[in-house]
Amino acid sequence: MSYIKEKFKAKADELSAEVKDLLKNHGTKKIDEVTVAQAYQGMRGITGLVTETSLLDANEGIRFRGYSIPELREHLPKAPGGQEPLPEGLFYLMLIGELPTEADVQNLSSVLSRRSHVPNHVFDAIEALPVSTHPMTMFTVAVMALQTESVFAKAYADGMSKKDYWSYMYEDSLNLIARLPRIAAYIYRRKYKNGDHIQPDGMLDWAANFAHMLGYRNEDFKELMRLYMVIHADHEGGNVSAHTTHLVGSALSDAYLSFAAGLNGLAGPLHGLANQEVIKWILDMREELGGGMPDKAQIEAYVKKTLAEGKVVPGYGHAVLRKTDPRFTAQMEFAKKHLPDEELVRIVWLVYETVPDILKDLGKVKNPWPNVDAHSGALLVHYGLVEYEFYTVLFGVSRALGVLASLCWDRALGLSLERPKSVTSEWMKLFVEGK
Ligand code: AMX
Repeated sequence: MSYIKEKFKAKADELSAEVKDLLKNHGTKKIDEVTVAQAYQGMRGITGLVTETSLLDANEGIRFRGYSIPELREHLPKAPGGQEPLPEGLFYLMLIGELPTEADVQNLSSVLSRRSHVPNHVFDAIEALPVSTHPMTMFTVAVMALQTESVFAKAYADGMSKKDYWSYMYEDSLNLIARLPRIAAYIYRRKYKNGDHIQPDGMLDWAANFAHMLGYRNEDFKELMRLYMVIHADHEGGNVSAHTTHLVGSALSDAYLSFAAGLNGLAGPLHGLANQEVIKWILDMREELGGGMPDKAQIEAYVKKTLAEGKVVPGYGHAVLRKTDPRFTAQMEFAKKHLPDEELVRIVWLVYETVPDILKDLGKVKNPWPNVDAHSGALLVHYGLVEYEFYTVLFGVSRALGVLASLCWDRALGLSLERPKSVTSEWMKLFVEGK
């Protein structure tokens, strides 16, 4: 067994014993109550899930095992000559619960590189779809095609013991994370670069190799990919992609089935697809205003028009956050350092100065501040990745790190099949009448 796997097992055994005690001694303690509104309105604010990898504070934003995004940028190992954290390090942190050393990250990088081979039938499955298919659909189909490789599913069919679930889930998770950049890059090159594919470079780290296979050689773009893969990885357990992966995994579906389900949630416009919606919205605005840099009054009028048409302003608002998303701020800092004069970036910043006041004036929007998706498109366009339909695939590759680390923990802790109770509106009416 690899030392990282051994370390995970030791951590998991320790926490399993503590959870057993918690359940034995405090299992009946209430941690929350549920209102009628919460049952109808997306279960917002109900504490009802356990996720080890990260925790979201409404004002401070996400913390991964206690570390905020600025702290991760400072403490996680970097590539030689680089300044952004390596996503392999974040995966280690989410899985093990401790900051990795440089050696840990290098080890994980080479493990992923060795496991990255994608069987041909996965490419055939992608090729069977029309080129016009949305890249997220191609991505999910490819992950489903890769399910043939699940060691968890095979071991389950062969009759594995409950105590081994974590081990096979761990193997599947690493294998899947290792293969995703190749699959995503294949989809990109097939759809937008006439199928002119680029072979992986085993000398590069996971995110830099992804950038390379997408066709971007620029060192700053590799740095952007490392940052992007870190900040999109996890956002505690209740968001649609994380919750779906966890829910499907609770049926003992393997990592491929569970992650593909999560990806389908990420593909929704209120979740991960918002990153393509934002840049589309900005480009449409610029075109409608005749091109060039709009001023604040023009942006204000365009935002009001969007709202009057009954649409949301993409990239703004959040179900849990109540302040500017630190993932937005991290991208803003990257842009200030590397591309401060990029017009699209300056539009993003001017939109940031304009939108919150308008949303606040509506009186119903709980969070008028930008989320992670408000900034990413402008950075990607600058480096030439203009095909915005592809952006959610990038998000998905990153999200795998968090949801698959969580899935390993789910099986290691022996979490149960998820099955909350639902009621009908008839039941609700009788309930409020006290019947
Ligand atoms: N523009 C216009 N109206 C908005 C808004 C926005 N950006 N954000 C919230 N509202 C509206 C809601 O549509 C709702 O209106 P309704 O009462 O008429 O239905 C009202 O304000 C209250 O909503 P809320 O409680 O503040 O938000 P929520 O928790 O229901 O939804 C979210 C959160 C993210 C879906 C919502 O803010 C939104 O639609 N934002 C735009 C899409 C987006 O950026 N999504 C990405 C989120 C991050 C991610 O997952 N990647």
